[in-house]
Amino acid sequence: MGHDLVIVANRLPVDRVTTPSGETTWRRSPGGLVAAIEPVMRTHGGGVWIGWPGGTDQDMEPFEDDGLSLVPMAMTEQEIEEYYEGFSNGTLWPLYHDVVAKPEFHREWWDAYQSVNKRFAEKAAELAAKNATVWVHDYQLQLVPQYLRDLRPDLKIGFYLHIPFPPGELFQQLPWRRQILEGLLGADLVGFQLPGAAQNFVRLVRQRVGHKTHRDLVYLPDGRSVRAAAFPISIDAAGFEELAQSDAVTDRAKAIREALGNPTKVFLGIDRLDYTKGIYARLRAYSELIRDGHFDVEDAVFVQVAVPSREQVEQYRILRDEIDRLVGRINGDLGRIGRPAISYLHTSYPREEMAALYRAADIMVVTPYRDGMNLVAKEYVACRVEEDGALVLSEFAGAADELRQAWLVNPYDINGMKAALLEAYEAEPKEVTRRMRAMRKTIAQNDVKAWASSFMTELEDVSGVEHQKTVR
Ligand code: GDG
Repeated sequence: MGHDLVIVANRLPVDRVTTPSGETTWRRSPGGLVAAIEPVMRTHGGGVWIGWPGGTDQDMEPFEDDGLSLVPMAMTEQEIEEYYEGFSNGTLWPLYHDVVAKPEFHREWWDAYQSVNKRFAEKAAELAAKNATVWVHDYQLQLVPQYLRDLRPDLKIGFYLHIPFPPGELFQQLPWRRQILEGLLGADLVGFQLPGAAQNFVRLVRQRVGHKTHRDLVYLPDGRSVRAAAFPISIDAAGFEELAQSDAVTDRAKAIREALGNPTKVFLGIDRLDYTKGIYARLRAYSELIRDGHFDVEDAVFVQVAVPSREQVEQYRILRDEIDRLVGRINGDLGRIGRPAISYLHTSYPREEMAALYRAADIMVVTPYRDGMNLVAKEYVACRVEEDGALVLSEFAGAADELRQAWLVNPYDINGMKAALLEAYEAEPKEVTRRMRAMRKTIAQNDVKAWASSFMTELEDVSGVEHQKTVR
């Protein structure tokens, strides 16, 4: 007796925390994946989630957390270094994000990536019921679909990539490019954020692996076919809206503005502290507007929340130092007593505080160099229950495909960003509302439930066709 739905992801949706008294408890972890999948699990009661709980404990038993069945996968220190920090975050992450940082290629990292992927696949094979559905997530686990297909040909296997899939010119650099493509082809359905990513994948499969393709379908020699398509991820829009409207969050938003000295405009950035997010360039652009005299620290403040992330990876430590220095310099040069230009917070917050920040901010600034989607942009829109608030958004975030009414910017163009920030600052309230209203409609219609059910429906369909073929 196995499970009808198995979610396989690098991380479990919880973090282990040790209380001051030495007790171990679990706390829901922040991050895009968790925010998106949790509601899906709940609607498919009885499912199970396989993932790494963080840390190096070797013998953790499966457990329940707030109604979710969780199966922890152990990881050795060396695997964390080579599979997670190494191949996932030092090779694939920069390669898939336009080579914003230089990817490193190490053969030991690749060996670790293969063996961890194999172990996750074996665990999924063990837990899945006959003909069950397995949904594998993200760049850390791209070999799982193929390993799993070899072990359990009866399963329906879906794969979803949360980050961009790069154009061939970049993907080609990867010494193990063919193995990654073949790994993904173990799935019945491979989902991406944007149509362009799905097209990149199909083209690469044709060129590099030599399979026949037609539009979004890949035909394998064994008669199986694989579909590659876009499923732009979203958020629990109604949930955010409700939270944002609550008395506690409304009061807290007011208190935040007061604590900032009730400026005319509050700018806000919330990102994992990651070099793909364009935090440095955005803060520079903002500071130049003050330096140039477009507005004053009495009128405006930029609140930048940088959520600690991947702190063991060298490039992330360097980035943190760079931003610390930049913020120090900007505040030293431009701030006044009780009036910093940038209010910088290196921390993570509970959801309520996030919602209060979104409600407190007049202008949300999201300027990644490349981002699969960017849920922060969507959350801001969902929380603007009074239909005001301006969004300045990078063209290179997946979210820009849907949020066309944002002030769209090229994050490499500092002057262009300055112009957009200033336009958003000076925009007429009527114009701001016109744009926000349109974006709110988009988000309300395409929420995370719609995302998950369209992926699931498609997965049933693709593998259904397959099944009929074999029956005939
Ligand atoms: C990857 C892709 C894609 C952040 N800080 C806190 C917190 N968060 C939550 C946000 C949001 C999520 O984490 C971040 O999601 P993003 O989409 O902005 O960025 P990534 O983490 O890079 O996510 C991305 C996503 O996967 C989903 O597919 O959109 O492109 O890179 O939900 O609210 N939540 C709480 N406290 C924090 O301090 N509670």
